[in-house]
Amino acid sequence: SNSSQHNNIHNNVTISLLDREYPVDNLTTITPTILSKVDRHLHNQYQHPIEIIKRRIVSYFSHKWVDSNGDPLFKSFDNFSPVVSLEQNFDSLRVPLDHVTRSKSDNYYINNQFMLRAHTSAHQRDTIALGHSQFLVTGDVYRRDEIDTKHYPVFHQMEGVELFTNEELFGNEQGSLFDPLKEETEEKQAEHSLETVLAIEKNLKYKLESLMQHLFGNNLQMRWSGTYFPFTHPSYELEIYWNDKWLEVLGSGVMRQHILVAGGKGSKAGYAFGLGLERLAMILFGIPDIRLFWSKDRRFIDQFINLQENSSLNYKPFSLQPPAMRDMSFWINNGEFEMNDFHEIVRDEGEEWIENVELLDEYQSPETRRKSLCFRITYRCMERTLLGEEIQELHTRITDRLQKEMSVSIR
Ligand code: FA5
Ligand code: MG
Repeated sequence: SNSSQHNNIHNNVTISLLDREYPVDNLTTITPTILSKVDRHLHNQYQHPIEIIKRRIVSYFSHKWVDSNGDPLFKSFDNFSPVVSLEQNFDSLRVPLDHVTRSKSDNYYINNQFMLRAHTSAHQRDTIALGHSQFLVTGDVYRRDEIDTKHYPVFHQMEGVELFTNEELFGNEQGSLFDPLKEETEEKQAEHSLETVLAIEKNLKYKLESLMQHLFGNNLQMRWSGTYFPFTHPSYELEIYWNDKWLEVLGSGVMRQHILVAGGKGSKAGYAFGLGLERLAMILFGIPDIRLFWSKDRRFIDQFINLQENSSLNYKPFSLQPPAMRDMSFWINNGEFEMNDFHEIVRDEGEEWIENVELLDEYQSPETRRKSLCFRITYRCMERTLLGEEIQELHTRITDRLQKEMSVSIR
């Protein structure tokens, strides 16, 4: 393993990760559990479902979208390091300094200079600066997030970027990429003309809808909605109807022009998107729980080993073990309790045994004004039935750490 830690990360001076040493400081939030995921490279592990979906998308783009010589338009990258600077993850995209997505409770910071990337958008500017105008970047991304069957602190994204010249976007028609008036509105950025935005939106939505139909067939139900990202305007997300629910599979939009300028391509305009690969693989193979992707159990892995290109497969649960629920209630100090820190401790102790953490109840004492929270933790291991004592022991370890590290008092 090339990712390791020296003693307890937070009491120590350095973290060693992918053959480099990083000094620890007061921003460090990375944990041993997370460090142990960095060298898994699921997206490059041949015939792993995440690798299969990556290859199908890359293959779709390179067959369907070609230049006048018949060569693929999009260049694909899948080995950029997940260790990026804060500058790459946030500033290169001009995420404002006070934006919520920078918060310590949302990210795996290595220290005040480096972090595990929170999205593949961290590579947009630098890949443009390398001279690419159409590209895909696949990688593992890391976020402190809540725990359920659709969210995991490590997941995989594929970024797509396409930049257009005036001629590429409008062909022979009259059109102009840029707006001489330079006014930002709800429909467009200051630099762009309205026709630019409409043409880019059409191109982006057409390519992504065709991709989804290629992956899932024509009976698919999908819907677009408007959303917000600091690095695109306007922005759109796509949801797919699956198992009686709408599941968000991607974010996208017209790229903020300053990113192109910083990458040396200010004369073009373009779009970007970020696909959630676990979500797509769950839909494609009927995988019910996101934790399964991390399973080393042959009964999971072997189901995909001989899958032929473009053929379909419905994942067969090898043993759906019964879940076990345990509740915990504790008093918190108002204003001091950070939900993601709570989830982090549960995850760090429980690892792959935690299926779901749900807030059941909130209560405020009328006398002391103190708040009490009640959570239900669902324990379930993918590979085997957990013993009652094992669960109780883990539940106690979690409770102990919460008391020590979050100054809550158990009721
Ligand atoms: C982003 O990460 C943006 N960088 C996407 C983007 C790229 C927007 C380029 C504009 C231009 P978001 O946080 O919504 O956006 O994540 C994108 C997708 O990743 C989601 O639609 C979802 O499919 C997936 N995703 C997000 N969080 C998780 C998680 N914890 N576990 C699994 N998948 C997730
Ligand atoms: Mg989103």
